[in-house]
Amino acid sequence: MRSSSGEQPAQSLPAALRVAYHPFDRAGEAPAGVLAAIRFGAANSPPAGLTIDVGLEPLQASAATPGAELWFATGPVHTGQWSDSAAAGPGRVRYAHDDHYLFAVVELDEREHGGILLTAEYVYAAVRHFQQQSGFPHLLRMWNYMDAINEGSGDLERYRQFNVGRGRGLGDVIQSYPSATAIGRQRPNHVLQVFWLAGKVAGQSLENPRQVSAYHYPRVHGPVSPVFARALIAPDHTLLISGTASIVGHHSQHHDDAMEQLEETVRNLSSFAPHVRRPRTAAQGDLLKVYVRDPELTPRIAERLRQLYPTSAILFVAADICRRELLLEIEAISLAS
Ligand code: 3EB
Repeated sequence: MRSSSGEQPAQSLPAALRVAYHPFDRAGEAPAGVLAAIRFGAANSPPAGLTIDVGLEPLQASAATPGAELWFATGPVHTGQWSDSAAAGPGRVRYAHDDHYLFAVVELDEREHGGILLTAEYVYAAVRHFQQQSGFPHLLRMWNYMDAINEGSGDLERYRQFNVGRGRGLGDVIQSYPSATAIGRQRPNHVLQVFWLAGKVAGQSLENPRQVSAYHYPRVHGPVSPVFARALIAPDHTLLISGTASIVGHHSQHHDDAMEQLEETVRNLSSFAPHVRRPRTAAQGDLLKVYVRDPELTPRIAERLRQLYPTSAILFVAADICRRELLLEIEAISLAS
């Protein structure tokens, strides 16, 4: 793997991304200069820039639990909505951007679009068309949240059907893949929710030497491979690590053992250590989002992660993982400055 250091002079870097978890006990505050607020649970932060409500419940809820993930703007924010003219209305994209970065979301009701496969195809066609005219052509980070991700068997499993639709909708226009997460919500609302960060400048996709690239998964994992990179270095050198689970090669490891899956996942995350730019202050530690299938496992997982990552902000949410034997998944952001 290449080191990310020393490739570009500092003045050519876009303004730095800043991301922080916003605790429930400050839910009444409206922080200034927010590009996008990804809100978890019920009582959460006021709307700002682009507001995205995800139907995932925070675990270990207390006053200090994050109710939102805030992506701060690097300058004045412009918000808007966009529809694919060929299909005005349902293809609606909501977005917010500053001079460097764009955040956008599409939310479609599966019942109105013929199920998960066709809805995914429709959403991703909208993503492609929107991106082509957005002025922010480079996809950096994507999240995909859906109902009942493990329902159905074999190639009819909903996650696999989602992959077929995503692949068809996106087509082959993408030069390099964004980092991504695909997760099942445990409280169904019929919505396929896809939101993303894009930039004017491309990032650098990374793969994990411990894992087969997802886009090269063999046929056994479904008819169409998931299209995402294991991680991406954003133009400002922020490291965006995709949802990472207990997979080595392309095989799930440690079926039914959450603590062993946690150790394997941590080893997978550690592959990216050479790309981490140490934050200037300890207060700007990394952000970890931990998706836990069985909420009762959270205290043990939390104890171990706080031991391993004492300076990181960690958010735990209840969620289903894209393979039924997987019990947890972790995504991470390592800020550049
Ligand atoms: C994996 O490594 C676990 O389909 O966009 C992680 C991150 C996973 C993103 C996606 C899926 C996706 O295959 C699942």
